[in-house]
Amino acid sequence: MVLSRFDFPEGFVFGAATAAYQIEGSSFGGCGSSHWDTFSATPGNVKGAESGAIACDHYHRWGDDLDLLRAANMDGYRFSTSWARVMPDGVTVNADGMDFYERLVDGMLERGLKPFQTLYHWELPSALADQGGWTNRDTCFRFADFAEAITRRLGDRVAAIATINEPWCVSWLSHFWGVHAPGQRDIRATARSMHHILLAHGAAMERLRSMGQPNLGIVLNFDYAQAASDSAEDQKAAALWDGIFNRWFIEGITKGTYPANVLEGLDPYMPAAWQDDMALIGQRLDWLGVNYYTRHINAHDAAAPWPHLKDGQGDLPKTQMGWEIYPDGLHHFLTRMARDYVGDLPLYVTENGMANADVLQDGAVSDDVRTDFLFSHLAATKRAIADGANVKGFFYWSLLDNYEWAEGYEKRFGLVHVDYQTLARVPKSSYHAYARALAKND
Ligand code: IFM
Repeated sequence: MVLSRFDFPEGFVFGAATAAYQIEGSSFGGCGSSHWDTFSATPGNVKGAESGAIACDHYHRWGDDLDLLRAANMDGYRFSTSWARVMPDGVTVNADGMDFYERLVDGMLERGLKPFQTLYHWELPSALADQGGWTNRDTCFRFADFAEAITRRLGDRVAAIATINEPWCVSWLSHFWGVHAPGQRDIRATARSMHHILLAHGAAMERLRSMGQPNLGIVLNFDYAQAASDSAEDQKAAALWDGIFNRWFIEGITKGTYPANVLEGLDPYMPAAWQDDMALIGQRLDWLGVNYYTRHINAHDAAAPWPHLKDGQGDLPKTQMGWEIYPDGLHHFLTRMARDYVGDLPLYVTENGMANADVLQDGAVSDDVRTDFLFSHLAATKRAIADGANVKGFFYWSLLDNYEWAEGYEKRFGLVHVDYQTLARVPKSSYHAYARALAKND
């Protein structure tokens, strides 16, 4: 299905997203060490032990990268400001880091791009990781200090600020599965980080709002929870996965509670008096970001400890990540957020995209599969709007091929191909298709 910007409401923001560690190059500009630098330096954590030290060298090539967004007729750019770049030890400001982000934001405005800033897309400064990172309650308030410092510098020019990107990844993926930094596999660390990451969100929201900063939100990721069978056990497994991934964070923020089926397992490990934090966590949102990629097939595993889950096999076509392509899931979450949690609050699809084993041939990349992916998810977004969800924008993940965390550089999500030897950028056919769809009549 080919859609254009005219199929969406007036003012709808089309763009692409990136994140600091994945593109900038953490070895440049006085950036401090983050837990991703040390995690990736530890054998076995990241494919090929690759790190974000150079990444796409966006630190030096940012002007060309912004030109790519503009040339594709995009309206906005979702980027993140690295805590470790702005405050290398977690507390002291690095003037070069601040200057870099000021140049970047001014560069967006010069090109007519709306800056959508994310404050935490995972560069926890190592000095704070040494003190327990997200298992330590103090980290939440250091984060609010960082939020204040960077907002004093950029807050008059950004269109929107998200506190945290994907709390589920910060907590469950990183402290229960150990797949992301800091690579812990510990249920007590998981429970604490699941709560503290929301407390950090609430503390930053309160601080920024007290400064008069408008348009504050959070970006949550969602995973369609499908049961492997009709059996009562598998249905319960899917409901539990839905609680862990999809309900914990949004219900903490909008209802002041955590799902009972998840607390059944986590309650013994939660920080003392966690209930007293729920008012701060429940700060009013100005908007909500929805990241959506795939669905997850869940089965009951009686032999495993809580949450007694194992993965089932899905039969839909899969991306290079092995993730099933399921656009209906995006419609599901957009309409569900509106219906069950946020009503008419503006929603943005802050990430949606696919990895593909793209090949550069004769100076071009043909990735029609990505174009189909993009348009089928735009169509799901359009249906969600027709069904009442107040969706205001869509950001493709990602503008560039980049550092895919524990997967290193092998998985390519970009609309633009990056050659990691020369760092040359080549727009793929999906980039050109998106640019055509976003063309304006003027
Ligand atoms: O690359 C990541 C991004 O950093 C966060 N959301 C999911 C993307 C693809 O895995």
